[in-house]
Amino acid sequence: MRRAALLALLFTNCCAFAQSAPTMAIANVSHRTTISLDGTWNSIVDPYETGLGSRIFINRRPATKSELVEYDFDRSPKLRVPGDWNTQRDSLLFYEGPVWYQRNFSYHKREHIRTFLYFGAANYQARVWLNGKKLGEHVGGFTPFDFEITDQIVEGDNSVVVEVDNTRHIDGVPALKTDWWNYGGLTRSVELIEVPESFIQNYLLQPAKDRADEISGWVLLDTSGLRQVTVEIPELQVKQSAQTDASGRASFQFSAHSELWTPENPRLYRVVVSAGNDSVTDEIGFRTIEARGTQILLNGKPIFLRGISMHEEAPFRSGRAFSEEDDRTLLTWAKEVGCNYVRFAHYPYNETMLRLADKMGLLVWEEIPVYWDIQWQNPATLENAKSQLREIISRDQNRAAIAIWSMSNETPISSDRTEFLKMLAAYARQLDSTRLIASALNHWDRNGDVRTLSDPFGEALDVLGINEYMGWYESKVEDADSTRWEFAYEKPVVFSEFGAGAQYNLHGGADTRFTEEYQANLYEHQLAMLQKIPQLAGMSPWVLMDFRSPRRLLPGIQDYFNRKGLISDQGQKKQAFYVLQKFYRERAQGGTIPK
Ligand code: GCB
Repeated sequence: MRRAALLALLFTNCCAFAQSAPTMAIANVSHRTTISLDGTWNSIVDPYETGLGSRIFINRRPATKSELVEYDFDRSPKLRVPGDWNTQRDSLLFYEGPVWYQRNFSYHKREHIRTFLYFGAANYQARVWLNGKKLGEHVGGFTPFDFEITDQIVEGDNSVVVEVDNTRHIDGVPALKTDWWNYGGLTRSVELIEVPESFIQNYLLQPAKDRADEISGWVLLDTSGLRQVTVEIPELQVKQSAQTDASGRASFQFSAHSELWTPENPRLYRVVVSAGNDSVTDEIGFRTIEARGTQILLNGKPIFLRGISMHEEAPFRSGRAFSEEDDRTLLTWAKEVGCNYVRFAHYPYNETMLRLADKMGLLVWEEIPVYWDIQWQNPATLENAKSQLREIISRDQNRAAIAIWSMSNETPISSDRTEFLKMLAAYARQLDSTRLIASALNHWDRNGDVRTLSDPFGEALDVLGINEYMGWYESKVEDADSTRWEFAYEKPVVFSEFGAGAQYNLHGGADTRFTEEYQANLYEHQLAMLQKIPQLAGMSPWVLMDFRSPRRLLPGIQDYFNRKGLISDQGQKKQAFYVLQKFYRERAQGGTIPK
């Protein structure tokens, strides 16, 4: 099986985590033959990681009365998968450390079928065993991974054990500090995937940046030798074939006159990729996205990104969001505010969310968790960030919704940091040349009322994201009125964050912290300031919904929630929601920004 070798050819900088690291996960799992392993798993909380030494992954039962075995999966409490452990058991709300998951499943083996064990995500690190044999490890809490188990899976009963560890690491991505909950566990679905002996590993079929009527890309098979690959888009009368090269990759370039995807008309086409016995269907939209001068162009026309920043947090029950219902609620609220765009901060969300954005007509900024300060000089940290970037581009590269790959959020300027981030940006472009590259920056010079952004990383970006908290962490709300923004680069600017905390239904004067009035007033002043910036191409205020954060200690108000949501965690809309909604309605009527 030549999987690793093929992928190494495609992704030159691959293999970040030793030999046992999985290779790139199979793409488009929802359209494959799968057997779900979601449901109830046995779990053992193991703060001292005793289980590793006692080989808990063997799942041994005492053979005699006198044999000492100091664990028992069957008699241990259960956890639901998918789901974080923190919100399933009160005692685990703040837990950080290893938890062992185990479940049995029965399987019927068939000739000429290869089987993979797929994880949508496990935060932060996972080690996986099948029937007592180690399959491998994965690092990174928000991206998918899989292991081929064709040779390890047996007819009848099988047992899978996963050690998930959400311990924070100084050399990790993210590192020690974040402003979101460190939800641990098998937070997304676990599945068995069945594919033919030679199968379609992945594909990229998108228009080039400025050629809406031409689709180009590739299909990668997990096999050697020359094979024919066919791409069909029945509604466009497209049927194209190409031969794979020695690495299993076939290149495509053909004209297709599609109705272009837009937020108003999120048109998706059924695309069928086939090769030999394998065939995969997808729904793909076609559109172009580019930055020209200080504008962002969608299908060649300037677009103003009416956005909102989000967390992947479940409405009403808190916890990590994972279901279509969670995702639909969040994106429906974004639509209700008047958004045509969402910023998925600060890590890759589940695939359902991306597919929903495609269907609902929301452009997306997708980000990897390079957040605040990480070890810029550490080559392993760079490999980790690259690996998470590669995994998410590989999963989501066919989503029309994705306009922007974001490299980082609020990173302190230093030459090591800029070099690190420039390498990341170059890598993203190498993997996908059809999207814009951005980052949320937060450093500028101040000279009286003038703020000038000249962050050296700006040079390497297509879009400059700016996070600023005037009126909350610095200055006064009214200072926005006289503030002028300048930029060292002639590029589109998106204000990726601004905002203020407010507890739903807490009322008072506009100068009283944490009242709805304070938040609404800050939005009024911010929006008036932003309107005056000629380079402004969009915004995504912070944040759609209140979310859990270990940094938010104020009792009675925060209670471990960041309260900058326009909507409370219980779905109640605050005054600022309506301020932004009104602004976006007016903006939508005016269409694009006059330049
Ligand atoms: C930021 C961060 C975001 C925080 C937010 C806040 O600048 O990017 O992750 O949650 O500020 O509320 O302080």
